[in-house]
This record gives sequence, C-alpha cells and structure tokens, in this order.
Amino acid sequence: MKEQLMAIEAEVLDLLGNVQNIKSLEEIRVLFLGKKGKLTGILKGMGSLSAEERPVMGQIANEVRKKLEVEIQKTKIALARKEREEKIKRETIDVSMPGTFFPRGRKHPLTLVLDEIKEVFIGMGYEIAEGPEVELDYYNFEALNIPRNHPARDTQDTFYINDKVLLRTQTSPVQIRVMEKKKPPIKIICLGRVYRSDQVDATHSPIFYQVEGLVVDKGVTMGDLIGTLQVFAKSLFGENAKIRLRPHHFPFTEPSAEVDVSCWTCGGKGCRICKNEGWIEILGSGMVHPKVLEICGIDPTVYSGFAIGLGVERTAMARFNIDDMRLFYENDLRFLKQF
Ligand code: 2NM
Repeated sequence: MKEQLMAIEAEVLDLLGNVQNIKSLEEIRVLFLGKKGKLTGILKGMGSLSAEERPVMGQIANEVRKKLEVEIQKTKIALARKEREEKIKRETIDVSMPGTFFPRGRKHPLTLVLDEIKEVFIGMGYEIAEGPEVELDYYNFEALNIPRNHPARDTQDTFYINDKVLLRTQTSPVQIRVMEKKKPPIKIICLGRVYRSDQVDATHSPIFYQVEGLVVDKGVTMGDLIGTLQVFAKSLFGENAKIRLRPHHFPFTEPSAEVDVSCWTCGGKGCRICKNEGWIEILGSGMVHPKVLEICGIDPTVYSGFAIGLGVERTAMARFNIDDMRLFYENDLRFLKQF
C-alpha cells in the first residue's frame, strides 16, 4: 500500500510540473483527492489492513494528502499569477498609438429645419403632440370635415390599409385626438411623417414631413393667427421677412388662407428664386371650422382657434434654395455636407 501511495504522490507531482491552467489543475485535484479520487480510494481500502499496519498507513496517507494539497495550492497560485500577467500583457494599450478616426456627422437639412420650427413654437409656449402614422379614416378625414367625395380620399391619393385604416395624409388627426381629449386652452404643434400616393419627382414624395400648429381658446382671432405667422416667418426667414395671406379653401378651416413670405433673396423685387413673384408660398392656415370643434366636443360658440400647416421639405427647399426634393432622401454626402 505504501508503494501505491508513493506512486500516486510521484504521479501527481509529475502532473503538477506540466499543468498549464487552473482548470486542468482542478481536474487533477478531483482525480486524485476528490470524493471518488484515487487517494480516497486507497484510504477506503485500509479496512483490510491489520491493526498494527493501519495507523502507520493512515499516517503516511495523511502526509501524502497534505503534501499534495500544499503542492496543488502552490501550483494554483503560480498559475493564477501567470494567467494574470498574460492578461495584462494582452490588454496593454499603447496610448501613443494613433487613434481610430471617426468622421463627425451632422444634422440632415430636414432635421435642421424641423429643429428650428420646434424652437420657434416652443419659444411661444406650444407643446409637442404626437400620434399614430397608421390612422383611422375617422381621424384623418371624417373628423376634419373632409367630405366623402373629396379627391384626397380617393385610393389614388391615399394609402389605405383597409376600409377604415390608412396611412395618415396629414398630421391634423393628431390635433383632432388632442382636442377630443383635452379641453382648451390648447396650444400644440405636431410634427411627423405623412403619406400620399404620389409619384416621386422633383417636388413630390410619397413620404414627407409636415408640421401643424393649433391654438384653441376663448377669444382666439385671425389677429392672433397673423401675429403668430409673422413671428414664425421672421424666425425662419430673417428679420426683414413679410407675410401675405391669400384667401383659400380648406374643409377644416373657415376662413382659410395660403401664406406667402417675401422672397429672402431679392427682398420682394422679383428674382429667379421667387420666379419674379417677390413672394414664396410656405404654408396653409385658417380659423378652425366650427364643425371640427363641435365634432371634438368643443363648443364653437364659446371657443375659437386657428391652425397652421406646412410641408417641411418644401420649406427646407425654399430656405436652402434646393431644386429637387429627391436630394433629401438619397443620402449623398456631397449634398448632406453642405448644411
Ligand atoms: C393646414 C392648413 C390649415 C389644420 C387644421 C387642423 C384642425 F385639426 F384643427 F382642424 N389641423 N390642421 C390646417 C389648417 C392644416 O395645412 C396646410
């Protein structure tokens, strides 16, 4: 038995001399000293020894076990140090090496214009409202007083999901949803994507951005609308910008007006940019139709409101003198780097 113990000791010491990592070391420990290990197996066989031999063998076995445990522990410490040193070496960073260059991005021109529009309205105390892009026919058309036979409702112009569900063609349904839920005073803008079944060309895209503003309260007048439009035009197109309202028709406002800004290139004298008009159309607006207020549960004999709507692409095109809407969506860096 003593020979067996000595052989095990020699075998383990030999293995410890070659072990490469802590995981293999643990395997060795289990193999020899574990519950089902080789050394444990021998100790279990001691029952067959004589009464004189047993304590002697027991002592030798314990010494071997102790020694092996100490050696395993020493090896473990050495391996841990070695692994740590290798890890540090592997992860060393040479701070004098040149870094990886990440080119700095910039805002898309549409985002620039959207941000500016937000700034102006937030500055006047408006809150931002949001709503779904997949919208009910009711909110997109019905509640906005757009009649059944109106051309905008044609499947030629609107993307329908089914009879009742469509991709919103304007952001106005967001305002309907707000008016339904909240009692005046209401002072909001909504910005977002809208969808129309249009062929892509220099001035049309089936997906584009809109911003709409809405104010509803007691005693809101056309004067408030005009004052708001003036602040807006000056902020976006410069201190000298003037506005002009032309009568128009929208089903959801009465009266309605299209709004022009004096040309910021020629100051109104007429040039290539304004096609010699001196004015450039930038948005639509009007006093919210009493029927629309009523549909939303707001009493039109007590409250009144105005609304403003504009296309972000068209505004950005006017602002930056861009002649083709497709440039916004092509992600050509030669274009995007100019803003
Ligand atoms: C425009 C022009 C004029 C408008 C009206 C409403 C609502 F919900 F209050 F009825 N929202 N937006 C509106 C009015 C939109 O876009 C050219």
